[in-house]
Amino acid sequence: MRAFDLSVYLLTHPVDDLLDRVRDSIAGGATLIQYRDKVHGDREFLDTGRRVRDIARAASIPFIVNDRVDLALALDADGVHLGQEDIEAGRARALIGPDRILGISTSSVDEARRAIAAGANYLGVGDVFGTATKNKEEGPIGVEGLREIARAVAIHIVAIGGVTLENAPLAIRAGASGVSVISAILFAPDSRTATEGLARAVRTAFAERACRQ
Ligand code: TZP
Ligand code: MG
Repeated sequence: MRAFDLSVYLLTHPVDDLLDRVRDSIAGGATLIQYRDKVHGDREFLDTGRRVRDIARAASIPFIVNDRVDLALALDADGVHLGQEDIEAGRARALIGPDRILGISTSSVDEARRAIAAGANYLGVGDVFGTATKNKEEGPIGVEGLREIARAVAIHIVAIGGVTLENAPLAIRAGASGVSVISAILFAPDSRTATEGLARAVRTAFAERACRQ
């Protein structure tokens, strides 16, 4: 499987200038792109997904598809990201084969362990800080919830939900290998500057964490 870096993981959202913002974010240091669209139908998903994939590919950044194994395969994505309500992780692994990246959203140690047993390559853990972008019945798990999962598992985890420039270091200190972001990049005045700031904050927090170990 190709190596991947979770440091600054951009998730897409259907905004008008999405392609420019994806390009800007990559220029600012995004390390991974997840194509996520809960609004449009499959045809539009494939159409815009192909464009996002080509931008990611030109920059040698892995391209991950959210929610749908079939569309991930149709787009020849580098991986798929699934939640607890999507196709079960073990089935997804059987469909995508051993070489594509499988990410699973988890918000508890139990879910995390099950995802790993089923073949996940990384975990998205959250909602950590409280998101305004996704409708969620449960409240945020907080930095302590993130820390508990990070301590319990040996694979890389990425923090998601309400991540900002200010709180990103808290996620890294709690054991995350990166931050997954929609609003703080896509709704920022300038996606490049926003990504640069997050990348710097994450790098600094990694360095501090390494010093403490
Ligand atoms: N899963 C948990 S929170 C979330 C997802 C997809 C949304 C993250 O978006 P934002 O705007 O960075 O809080
Ligand atoms: Mg999903």
